[in-house]
Amino acid sequence: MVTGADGAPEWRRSPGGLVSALEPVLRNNSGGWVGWPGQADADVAPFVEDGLELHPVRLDSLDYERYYEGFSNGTLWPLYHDLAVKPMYHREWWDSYVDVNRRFAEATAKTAAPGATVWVQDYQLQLVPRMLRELRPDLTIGFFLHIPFPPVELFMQLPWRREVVEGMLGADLIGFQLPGGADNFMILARKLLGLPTSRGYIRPLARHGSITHEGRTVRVGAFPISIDSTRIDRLARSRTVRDRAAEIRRQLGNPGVIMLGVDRLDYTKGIDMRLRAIGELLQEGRLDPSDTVMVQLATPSRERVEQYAIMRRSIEEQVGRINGEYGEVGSTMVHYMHRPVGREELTAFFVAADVMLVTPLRDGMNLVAKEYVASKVRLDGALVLSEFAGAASEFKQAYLVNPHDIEGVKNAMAAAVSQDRESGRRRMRALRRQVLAHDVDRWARMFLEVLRSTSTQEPQ
Ligand code: GDG
Repeated sequence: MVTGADGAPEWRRSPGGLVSALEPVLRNNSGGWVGWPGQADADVAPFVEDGLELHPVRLDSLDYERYYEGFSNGTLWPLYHDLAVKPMYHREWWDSYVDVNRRFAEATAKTAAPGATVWVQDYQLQLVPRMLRELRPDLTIGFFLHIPFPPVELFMQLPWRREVVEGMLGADLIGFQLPGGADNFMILARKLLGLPTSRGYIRPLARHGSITHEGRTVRVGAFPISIDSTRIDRLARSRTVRDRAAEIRRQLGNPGVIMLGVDRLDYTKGIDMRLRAIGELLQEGRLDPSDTVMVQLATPSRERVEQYAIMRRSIEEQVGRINGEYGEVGSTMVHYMHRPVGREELTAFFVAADVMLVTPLRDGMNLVAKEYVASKVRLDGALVLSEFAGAASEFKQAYLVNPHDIEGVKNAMAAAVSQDRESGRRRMRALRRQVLAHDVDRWARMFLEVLRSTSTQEPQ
């Protein structure tokens, strides 16, 4: 919810991947959405927006600070992203997490029809499956984690590790992006709770595991999320977007090479490392500053969390340094924007970009990589992609890099810039085949099919 020009509240769709992924699924299943309207202290009654039932859960400023910024993004986010920064463990944050999860469970229990299917999304709501099952044993409950699930040795740091695992086990099906996360969870259920689990490794969409818990069978699987590929492909072919892409290139001074980064401004996304690599390539004369530009779109995110503010300062300092050394009057080397842009505009940037840089230190999937590929309808362009993004498991034909190995990243960038046209087209064709065949609709269908099958099965 945002405040409109006339001061009245207006509804805007959140730009993140989760919303775009789930909205069509809910519409096709006559579902409702229980969620936070995005503004602290706002009292909003349930309402219908464009045919979709929305059930707001209220968060006050203290909840926002402790539950959202605190436990979700100061504790769980760094812990699940391989300790990219140090997670903080505060008891009052945890208490707030329990409290808000309970409110979500209660709101859902009140809303769901008898025997309904409920799909709980992401790390902010890991306790909801169990709480909801206690309130409404008639429901079929699925849970999907959009971010990585860490190895046992890291997860064991969490003072409330047992509660979190038991919370998730309230679901009938627990989905992860990659088999690795699912396997980590199975090991944890065995080691931490001593639960019987199936053996063998999980495979994406195909081979699932199972855990026996309190007389029930909980299924565990890998369901790599995707995008509405057809919609983006169509948008990229549209006259407006193509014209805008051409205009962007002109506005940038018709450079030979446009490099692009699109990320929420987050320390896991490797923006600083990517800028350092560009700085070094320029210094070594391996990139020509008169013929190359970099565009970095950084969407503001979690701005009051200290680590995010530190990262922002460091990125802005690097942009300033590179531009100070290599920019000329009227031609900037790094174009940096710290504000969200519309979907059409974003797609025009994808269409215009010759080299896309997606270099996270760790990322559940990374939808930006998939959106870039879906936008490359003319098979031009090159994707430099971190091995530590979930998308790397599907995108073998990208220029894969280890983001901790700066020389490797520099070499991959240089190779992507100078790739020959035919091999570039071959790579892009293969990437596009993957993303067009595996879209978000398929992801949701696969998850919901497995979830439905769990509600009819007998305990093992
Ligand atoms: C989490 C996981 C996982 C970004 N800036 C603008 C904008 N965006 C859109 C992108 C993309 C989405 O936001 C970001 O999704 P990502 O997957 O790249 O990253 P997270 O936000 O960290 O998402 C991630 C995802 O959940 C889904 O499971 O892939 O690993 O961390 O769709 O295009 N959209 C618009 N303007 C912007 O300025 N309109």
